[in-house]
Amino acid sequence: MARRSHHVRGRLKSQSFRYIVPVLLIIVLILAVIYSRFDKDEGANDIANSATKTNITEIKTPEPQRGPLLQPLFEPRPPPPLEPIPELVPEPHPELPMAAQKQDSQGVATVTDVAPNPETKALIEQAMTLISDEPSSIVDARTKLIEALPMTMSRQQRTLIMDQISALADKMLLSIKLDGLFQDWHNYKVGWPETGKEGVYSEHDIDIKEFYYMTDNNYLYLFFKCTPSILERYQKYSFSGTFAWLYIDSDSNKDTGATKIIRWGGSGNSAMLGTEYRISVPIGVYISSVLQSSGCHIEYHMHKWDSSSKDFSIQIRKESSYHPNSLIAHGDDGIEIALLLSDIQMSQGQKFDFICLDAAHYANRIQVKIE
Ligand SMILES: [Ca+2]
Ligand SMILES: [Ca+2]
Repeated sequence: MARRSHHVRGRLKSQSFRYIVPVLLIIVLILAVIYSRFDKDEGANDIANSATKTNITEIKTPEPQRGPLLQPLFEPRPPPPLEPIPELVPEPHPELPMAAQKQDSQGVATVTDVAPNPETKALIEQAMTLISDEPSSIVDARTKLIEALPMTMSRQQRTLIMDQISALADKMLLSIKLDGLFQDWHNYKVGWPETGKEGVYSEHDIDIKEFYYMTDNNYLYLFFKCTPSILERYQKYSFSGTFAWLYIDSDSNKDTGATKIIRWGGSGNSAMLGTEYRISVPIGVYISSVLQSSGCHIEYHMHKWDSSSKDFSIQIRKESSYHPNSLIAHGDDGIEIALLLSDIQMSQGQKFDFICLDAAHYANRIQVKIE
């Protein structure tokens, strides 16, 4: 029995071994599979890690090469405009014939006399009523007479207008002659020694140099020396362009005045924020078939900020060196401008901020005191 039992135990033992071996084999296989997966995952992680490392290396590798080679020759116009900023375009000027014009059979303009024009007569009368002791009303009267010049009128009327414009010049009470020459400037202040940057952004721009200003009881005078002169530029590039944009912050307070950047007609630059007046200064060219001449001129267009339209939509004054006795002139030394203090509602003792942006949109700002 004991022998039989021993025999049975031995058979059971051998049976257990018969089961244990495959089970162990299965366990070994499972472990092998798990380890092989683990190895694969580790490999993947290694690849990921190495990729991350590669990426970091790649980011680090191209160190910005700070050196003269990557420096731009010209800094970009600040700020980068979201949309193109239109160039300043001066208004086309009607010709200033000495008498009415018409074309002959060959298309050549000829000068003839015509009957007096009642509309011209009315304009001359309006101009005369504007004249008082105030320089601003003299300037307004002169503007009315200039408006009449392109109209058809008799030779006598035209002569009367031209004589009146000349006579009014003496009553405008200008302390200096506006001709673009610096020789008659005295007791002036230096605004800044260089307007914007030295050099130009586009080859047909003008590099504005020193800025000077002075005041009297009626005007703020501005002088911008520049190179080349307006005439020299015209001799090389006979097309219109932008000289500068000027702004006045009447109360030196950026929280009042312009609340947004105006691109159309403006510089599109944040320097205009908080200003109350914009004076755009375009360069123009003209061709006159009647006077058989051509040339260049400079203008200023002054507008006031309008809080309801949120734009510089209130027109104050337009001046062109094309017209006789203008409040803007160009010459060998630069650009000369006279602003009526009454136009910017300023008087003796008051201060304001004056801002200038050149054609490349670089800004200068200074506080000016009327004294
Ligand atoms: Ca400059
Ligand atoms: Ca302001």
